[in-house]
Amino acid sequence: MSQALTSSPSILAWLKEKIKLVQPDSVVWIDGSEEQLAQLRAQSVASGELLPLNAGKYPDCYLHRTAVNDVARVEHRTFICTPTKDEAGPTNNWMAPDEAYSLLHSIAAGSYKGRTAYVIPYSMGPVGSALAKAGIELTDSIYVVLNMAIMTRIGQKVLDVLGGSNDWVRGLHCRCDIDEQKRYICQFPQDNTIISVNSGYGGNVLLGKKCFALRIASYQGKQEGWQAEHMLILGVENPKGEVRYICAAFPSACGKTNLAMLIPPEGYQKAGYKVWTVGDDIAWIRKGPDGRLWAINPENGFFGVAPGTNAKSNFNALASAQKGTIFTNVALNLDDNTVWWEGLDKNPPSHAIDWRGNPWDGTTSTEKGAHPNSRFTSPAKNCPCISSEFEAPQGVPISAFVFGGRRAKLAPLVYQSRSWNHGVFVGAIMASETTAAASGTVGVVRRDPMAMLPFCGYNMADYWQHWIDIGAGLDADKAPKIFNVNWFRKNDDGNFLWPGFGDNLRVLDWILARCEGAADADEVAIGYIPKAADINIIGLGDEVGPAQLDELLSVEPALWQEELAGVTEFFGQFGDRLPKALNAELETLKSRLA
Ligand code: OXD
Ligand code: MN
Repeated sequence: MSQALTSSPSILAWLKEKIKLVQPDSVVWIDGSEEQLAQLRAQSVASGELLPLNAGKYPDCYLHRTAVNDVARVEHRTFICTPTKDEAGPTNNWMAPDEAYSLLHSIAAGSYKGRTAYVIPYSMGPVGSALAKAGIELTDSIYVVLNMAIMTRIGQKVLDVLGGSNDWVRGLHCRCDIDEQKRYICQFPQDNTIISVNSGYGGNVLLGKKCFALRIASYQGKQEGWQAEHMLILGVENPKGEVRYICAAFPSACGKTNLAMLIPPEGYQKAGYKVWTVGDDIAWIRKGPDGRLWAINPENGFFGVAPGTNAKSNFNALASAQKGTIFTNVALNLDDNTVWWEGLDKNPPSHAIDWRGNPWDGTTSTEKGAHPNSRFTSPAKNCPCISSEFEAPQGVPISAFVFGGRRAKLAPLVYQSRSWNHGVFVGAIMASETTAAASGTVGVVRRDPMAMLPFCGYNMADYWQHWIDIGAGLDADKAPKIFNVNWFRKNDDGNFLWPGFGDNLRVLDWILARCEGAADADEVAIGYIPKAADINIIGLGDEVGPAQLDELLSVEPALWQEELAGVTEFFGQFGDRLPKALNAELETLKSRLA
């Protein structure tokens, strides 16, 4: 065993127990030094786990391919292991802790034989921030170490700040045989513990991300009076140089990374608008001394979906992935040893290797070169529009919460809730057409409250109550305003009505104007919608004319009636646990629509 980097009794005791269980040949503590990381990169290149890319075009970048049966989060194999099933609620898979521990320990036992154990101390949030929390991940994968080194703050400094505190999350990851039948991603919220076995795919094995920063942290937030949300954080700077921050929740692969890094449309750029990225996936939110809500991004990098990322859709993400990046499951262009994915450009390589590791001819093959959920893991500091507040220990003050989903019909381009509790209702009734970020059918509508369906570490009804309680603790003038957006509405011919991407700033602009009391609105059954004249469409030309904008903002009561049936059924699962305030909002909406 390499020299322990801490004398923390709780860490050393946990580690001793786990090492005894998994039986590695050796144990290496990750100190966070560049030297050690460089040595691990060299080792994984030698073993073929990572392929170094063209050093001129992609300095310090690598390609990794996962097993073909291990390419996305596995929600059906993800469990919340609370003492009772009710605590996990009807939307989570549940396993009793004793049963889960004994199953997982039997799978993990001896699984590191012939392998090295890596001990990764990491911080979610800037090291030393009052909003940050620490974790230890024990893994037998160098890929995990190198990804965690990008996605989180790692090493000695984390342990120094943690000292002897017992407030850290225990994470055990065992690759085992990547056996789908024995793949389990288990969270034990009461024990601050995560165990993940038989996977090597990011969302299942980078335990700081979904498992800790959302599932465990959402539970911690409930206990401790703060929130962990599946939200990007962005700052919009107006021509006066004032920056206002927005947190926005969308289900996986609905463009959170794109929105977080958007480039303002030309007219806005000329007027002096700028957008600053604080985070693209997760927000930890807490009331500050000034009575407002403040948010940090607990992560240190981006684990972005590659397909569809290009200079037009997300120039800043592409720039972020130009150096120091690990690509997973994209295509390899053999001509110049670079990477390619669908939607990068119109020139697929003809001499390539696809994500499965097979020879691939992008010009003739009907197979995809990159997996639809292929990823880039890039340091946040690479991002050209990273916020100056990215490392700020206190985070940034939030003006607005935005919820959104992928809905071809129904939801208008944007609407505002009438109150905090109505806003919680708007988040709670979110639904979206499914994408490739999780395994399962793509394109069916599923309810995904606050985009937290796969990530809420306890009963969703209690989580909603927590949202309501947070609002009750805020002065009305300090509480963020709550909105819903839909970039994905289609006309009857199946074409998108809204251009999206940078033009989404036009909608954020209205949202922020509402927050400042500087824009009017029309009250309709579902909330407040913009007066068409208040959405700036200058410069969109024929793309969005006034008639199209009207269609985008239209609310069809008949469709909403149908939606309400689905919401009523969904809420019904929670029985008496459903917060009364949400039931009241549902009744109000029913009567307004009638
Ligand atoms: C992600 C996801 O990877 O939500 O961010 O799936
Ligand atoms: Mn996500």
